[in-house]
Amino acid sequence: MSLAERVARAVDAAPIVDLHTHLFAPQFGALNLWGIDELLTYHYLVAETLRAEPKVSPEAFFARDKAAQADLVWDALFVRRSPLSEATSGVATVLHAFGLDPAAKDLREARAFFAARRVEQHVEDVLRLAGVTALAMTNDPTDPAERAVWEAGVAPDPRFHAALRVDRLVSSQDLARELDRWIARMRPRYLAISVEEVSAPPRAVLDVCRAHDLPFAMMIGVTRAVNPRLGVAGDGMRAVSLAPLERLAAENPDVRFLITTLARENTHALCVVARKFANVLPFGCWWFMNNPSLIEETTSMRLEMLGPTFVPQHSDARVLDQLIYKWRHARRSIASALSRRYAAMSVAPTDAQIERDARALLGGIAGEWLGA
Ligand code: FIX
Ligand code: ZN
Repeated sequence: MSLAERVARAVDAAPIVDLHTHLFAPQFGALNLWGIDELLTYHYLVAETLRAEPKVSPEAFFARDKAAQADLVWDALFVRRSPLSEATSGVATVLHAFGLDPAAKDLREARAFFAARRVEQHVEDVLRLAGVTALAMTNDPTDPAERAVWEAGVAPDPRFHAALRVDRLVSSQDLARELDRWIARMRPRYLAISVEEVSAPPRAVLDVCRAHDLPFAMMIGVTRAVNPRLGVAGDGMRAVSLAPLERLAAENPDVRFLITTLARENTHALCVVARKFANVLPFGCWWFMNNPSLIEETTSMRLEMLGPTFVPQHSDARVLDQLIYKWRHARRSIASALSRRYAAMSVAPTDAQIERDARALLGGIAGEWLGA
């Protein structure tokens, strides 16, 4: 077996701990999105469809019901064009994994398949097919629908860990009280915020991270609503200075920071910051970085500068079935980057060493930070 094949085998077998998703445990009911119409109305595909079909205005698209939107996406991106983008090829990967035809002319077969599925079994099948053993949700108590489920006393599947998202919470009147309340209710494994520029979070956020020994995740470089007509698909990206992150890590050596950056131009700078500060953990290739070419480039750069001491990927999945493609595709890119580094070693690694490293990168390190 070649080195590349040995590495691919170890990476494919390594259990995944997914540090960032927008998924919800099945106990959250309708918030748990799955099935072909949810897959096809994923905001990545909405943006790609509106680009491919400029005669369809965003307003006209969103006026359609979800099934009609999905039909349009399927026809525009899968029937009349080849599914060459990462998001379209991902849907094809999911369909193929369930034995469905990715080249179908319409959605009748796929809709019949998903309609016949029982959600509890579907969750088990997706986690098994993706090789995911634990994941973090994104939990925003200011969202009325989600808040209602927490206040009704939901007990999530233990594989679905809470992550307290504070983007909107930080503007609360009594932030410290709100943080204590939702940490007590959700038992989150970390707190998270997305920002364009890096700035220190409110003191109350770092205080609770210390008090509860919770990591603080900063997702850096997003510019919200650059095209508001696209709704959740309308966000953009900025390359920003990471100098404030250095100050934050230096001034808070007892706080662990999970960091991911949206701009390709920030990838190298984050590697340098992580070399300087052991309390900074780069995690994943976020959003516009979540493409095979950039995952391979980023993972190579991180291995060269950090060794196997980071988390190469998170899925950012919004629809349960996406775990299958986001992780199958990421495993290929990570294995490719890892193989190249092993080939550069003066002494070839043993299978046990390859397995050890793959398990650490795909789930071990993330599991330590998630407490999973
Ligand atoms: O801030 C975030 O968690 C982003 O990942 C989302 O806002 C974004 O819409 C997304 O899901 C990208 O994949
Ligand atoms: Zn996200």
